[in-house]
Amino acid sequence: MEKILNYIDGKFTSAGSGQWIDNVDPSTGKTYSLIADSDAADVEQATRAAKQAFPLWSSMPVEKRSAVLMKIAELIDRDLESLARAESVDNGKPIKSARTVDIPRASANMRFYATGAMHLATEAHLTGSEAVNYTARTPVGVAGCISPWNLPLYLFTWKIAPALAAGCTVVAKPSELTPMTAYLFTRLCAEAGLPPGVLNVVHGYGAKAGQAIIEHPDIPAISFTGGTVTGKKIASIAAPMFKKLSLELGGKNPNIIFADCDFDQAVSTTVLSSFSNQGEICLCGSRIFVERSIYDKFVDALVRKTKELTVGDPLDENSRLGALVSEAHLKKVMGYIDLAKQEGGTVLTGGSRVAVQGRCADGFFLEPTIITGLPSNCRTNQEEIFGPVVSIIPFDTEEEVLQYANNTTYGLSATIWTENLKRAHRVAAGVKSGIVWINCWLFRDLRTPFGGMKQSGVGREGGWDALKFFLETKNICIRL
Ligand code: TXE
Repeated sequence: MEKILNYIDGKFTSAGSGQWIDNVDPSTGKTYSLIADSDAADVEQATRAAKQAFPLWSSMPVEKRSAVLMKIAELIDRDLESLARAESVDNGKPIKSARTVDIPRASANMRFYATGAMHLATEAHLTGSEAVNYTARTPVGVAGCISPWNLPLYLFTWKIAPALAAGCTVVAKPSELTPMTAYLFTRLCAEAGLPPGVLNVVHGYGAKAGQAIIEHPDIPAISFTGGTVTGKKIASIAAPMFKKLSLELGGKNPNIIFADCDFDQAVSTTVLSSFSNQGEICLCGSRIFVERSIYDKFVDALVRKTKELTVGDPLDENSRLGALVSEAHLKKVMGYIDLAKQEGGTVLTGGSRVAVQGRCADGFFLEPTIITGLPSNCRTNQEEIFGPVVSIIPFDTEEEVLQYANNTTYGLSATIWTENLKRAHRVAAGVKSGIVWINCWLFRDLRTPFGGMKQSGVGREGGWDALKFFLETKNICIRL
């Protein structure tokens, strides 16, 4: 059985403990590879290697650093098909999504920051004719990067790329549920000639290997994407150590649909924002607010289009939804469907496991599910489900829908559907979330700030924000 090895100081090794974790293919329910079960001792080795490599990597001319990262991007493109297949098997997502979204975005992340680092400039401030101040930015040291399972290589590289481009060395841990493409990525890093110790990847459980990264005194910056509960725990450890902290956490995102929207576009994009990646994207809209005059028509159209979605073998090109990432996650999501019923909701479509024939008979498949009849303040409409489950709620006025939209502890993203430009601006200004899409969803420009308000996170990724996160800022004042 294939072994997913740590990558420390340029070498592929098993965990010091010699223990392994089963890696399950969610489309079959069967173990198909083994993951190094690392602990604090492995993290210690990785950190030591990263510290040793730091002087070389941080002082390397930026053109040279950039060239290595560009080479890694080229190798990702070369291996697009095998990486897409690996991602699909590991996560359960349709191979088509992995091929067109996840893996291309991973190489785009590497290219974006490889080139971005070459354009980084700093500011100078003339204080009248008496002084000049200039801002120096230097890499912060060893960065800790911890990524989740929903968009495995996409989010892993979203952190690694700016860290490396900024001149930091890295100790990283991908999710223990989906470590395969991060492992394959380390093989590409070795092939591309990334110097040993610059990127170190330690596999294993969050509470063991992950937490050892957070606790390590020689790792001064932590970039984390994952659940809000984990984010709180990480902050409670890192904050008293005064670490730099970037947290991208959960969401309970509103889709606000006004009667004057482009109806067909709103319906078809809402299908995507509800069920892409089995609803396992922090940016998926799970609370759909529809103006009452089009409510019935919208619900009918959404249900009709949702029923057309094929749930099936992720390796089948025709599958639109694959398997949920794990049995535990499937149970959690189904628990929320039960809760919705207890809370008085009506399941209009979906709600049950899908029995896929053949090799996927034991996989973790769930029907895309639409629920109505629930108030905005019930648990189903307040807690992150992170699966193919959405709830639709009617509204009458702008004020009312803004109150609903903002009435959760989360504030990651929102979509607004209207052809009225003034209203679009007004509502966008009123929504308390870090990202607002008007008449679109997940339309990404990597230069834009990405992140959430409230319990959706701390800090912003993307563009200069991510590069600057991995840099320490110093002001130098010269009296003239
Ligand atoms: O994520 P975790 P889980 C949400 C979603 C999901 C819930 C829990 O609602 O149902 O979070 O998912 C590592 N110290 N999102 O439990 O645990 C872990 O190994 C350091 C939203 O799978 O947050 C993994 O690498 N690290 C989300 C990473 O944290 C720790 C994406 C994320 O895992 C750790 C995923 C610890 N104590 C889930 N405990 C999004 N925002 O996109 C765990 N980890």
